[in-house]
Amino acid sequence: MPRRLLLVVAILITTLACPPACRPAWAADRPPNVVLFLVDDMGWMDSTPYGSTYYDTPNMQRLADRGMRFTRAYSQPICSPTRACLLTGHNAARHGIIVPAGHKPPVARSLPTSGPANVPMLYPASQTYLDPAAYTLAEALRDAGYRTGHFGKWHLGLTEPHWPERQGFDVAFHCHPDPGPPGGYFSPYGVSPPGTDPPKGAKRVFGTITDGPPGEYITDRLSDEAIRFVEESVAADTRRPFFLNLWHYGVHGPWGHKEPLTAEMANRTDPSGRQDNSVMASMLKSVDDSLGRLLDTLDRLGIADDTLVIFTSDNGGNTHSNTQTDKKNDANAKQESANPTLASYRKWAGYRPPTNNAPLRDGKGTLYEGGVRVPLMVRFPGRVKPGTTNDALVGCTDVYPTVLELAGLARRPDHPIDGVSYAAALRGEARPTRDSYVIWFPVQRGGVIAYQGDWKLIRRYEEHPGDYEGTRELFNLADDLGETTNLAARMPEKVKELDAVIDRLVADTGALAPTPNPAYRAGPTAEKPADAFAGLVAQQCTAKPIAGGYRIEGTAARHYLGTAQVKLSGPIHVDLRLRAAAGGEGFITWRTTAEEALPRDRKGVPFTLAAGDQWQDVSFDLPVAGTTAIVRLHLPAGGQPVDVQSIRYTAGGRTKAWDFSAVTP
Ligand SMILES: [Ca+2]
Repeated sequence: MPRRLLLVVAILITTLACPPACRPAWAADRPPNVVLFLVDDMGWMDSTPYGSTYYDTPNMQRLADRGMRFTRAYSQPICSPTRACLLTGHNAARHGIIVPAGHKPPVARSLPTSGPANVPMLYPASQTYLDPAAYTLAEALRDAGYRTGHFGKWHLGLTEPHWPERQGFDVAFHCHPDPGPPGGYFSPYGVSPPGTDPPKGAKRVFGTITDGPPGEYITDRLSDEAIRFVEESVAADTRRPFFLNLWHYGVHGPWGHKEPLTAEMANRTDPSGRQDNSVMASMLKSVDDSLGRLLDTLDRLGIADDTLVIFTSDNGGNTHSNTQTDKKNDANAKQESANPTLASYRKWAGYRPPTNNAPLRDGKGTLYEGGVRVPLMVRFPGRVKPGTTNDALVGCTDVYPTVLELAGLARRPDHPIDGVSYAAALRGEARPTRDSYVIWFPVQRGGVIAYQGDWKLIRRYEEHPGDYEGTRELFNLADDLGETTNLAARMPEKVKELDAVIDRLVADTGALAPTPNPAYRAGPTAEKPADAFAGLVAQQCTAKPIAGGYRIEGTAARHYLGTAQVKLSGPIHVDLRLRAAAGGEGFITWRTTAEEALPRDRKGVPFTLAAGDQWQDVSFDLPVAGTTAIVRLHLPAGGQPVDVQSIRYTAGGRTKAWDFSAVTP
């Protein structure tokens, strides 16, 4: 063996085998190593320290037992925006990445100045990459002398100028595009090195992830690479701290899992009856194993006391994919035979959603707590009291300033930080970390959240009856963690107060905020005689006044006239007066006050309209059980206009009706 290699091996052996007592003393003022362990799509209730009685997560429990567990930590409702917040300390209102688009071609943020005439609001377009000019946490730590490494999902830019190597990471193991793992969870991953041409017919996935032995699981491989990085960092220079950014693909789709482990998990039952997906249990167990191996490595190298470990997730648990009501289901059904991962999911989990966030409402992608409240645990021996819990209001923007403070590093004056350090909370000081927090997600059917103390406001930019109520939802999370009761109408002053929190953030950050479309021509509202259309919402269609009615023309396949004003109980009798030159079949569907959303498996009650130019009366009954909150009249589709003269809903002697017979063009 050449002498130089011999020397390296000798150093490696000495360092790796070194018990804590014999390792070289750290300089007293040496900053700590930093580990940021990020799980993808892991929900607030998806581990034992947070109360799961189903998932098997002994190492997450071990971390909680030795560190601080935050109960009110927030992410963005989806992926790329949270990752950008973590690495910049910027609110999404400032960094401009508002949707999970980090795998798409580079597009800067923008706000359209005009839109189609039937669109009332203009929404900002998300940036699809992390701005190279941002001074990332990795750059800040690298400039302070750290060795930096990124492993796993990045989702902050498709092309090389936006890869982790350009954002401050000395070592990076990753691939693009990367909404999920490269190719799948198992090797061969099929990633081509940058600058090469992928083999003919192969997917165009570029990056630095290399294939392992066939069947290797990516979660295990990321652990191997991360551990190697830690070992090499310590072996190379014990005085130089490292920053390990381990961002797992687990437990995101396509839900590749180790079947033998899943078979073990399939024997478990949840005494609470809430969680029951053995595929998710298997994937979480693999992530937990990864955490355990990493913690073991820190112990083995004698550096656990010098290492800050932060564990969190990028958004809430997924409660919609793979179910009977998943919008992608038809496509999935076609793929099932050709898609072994999906077939395996069906075999073990059927049509169950990946997880259940109860008692939180809803999940990933939504502004309810299930979408944004995430696990956050911090271990820092000697400085964070083991086994503690903290209910301070904290968010993903706060990791950056917290790490800087704990590492004793100054902020760079030209990099404004929206996050607030929670180092004081970690030290056990009682003062609140911050009094408000904003989650910026201004997209169609999304909106913005303002938290203040126990209060939560969701601001929307337009109404979508059936999806949510009005444009403001106000909840008191101390009394109503499940967000069942909207207090907005009862507490207008509180709404105003929280609205002001959002307005301040927009002013501070120069955010691109939704704005009314100057080209919008309101169909029914602008052209109708006074209030004739009141209470009806023309969705995906225009309504034009004609002699004795409105002409409804669809702008999308699933157009309807929705209303939240039919509040009738029990079976409802429907009388419609309509005409359509082409005829066709329509239907009416509904949601009751007991239902959170329109049940996707409710087909609705169909009706048929004969082709012709005469008004026709159509009557039928809706078998409603309960009280209707939302009713939607879907007119015969197919690109042909339908004229509406009257709509009448009757139940128990009460009626809600619209009569347009007096309307003139
Ligand atoms: Ca995610």
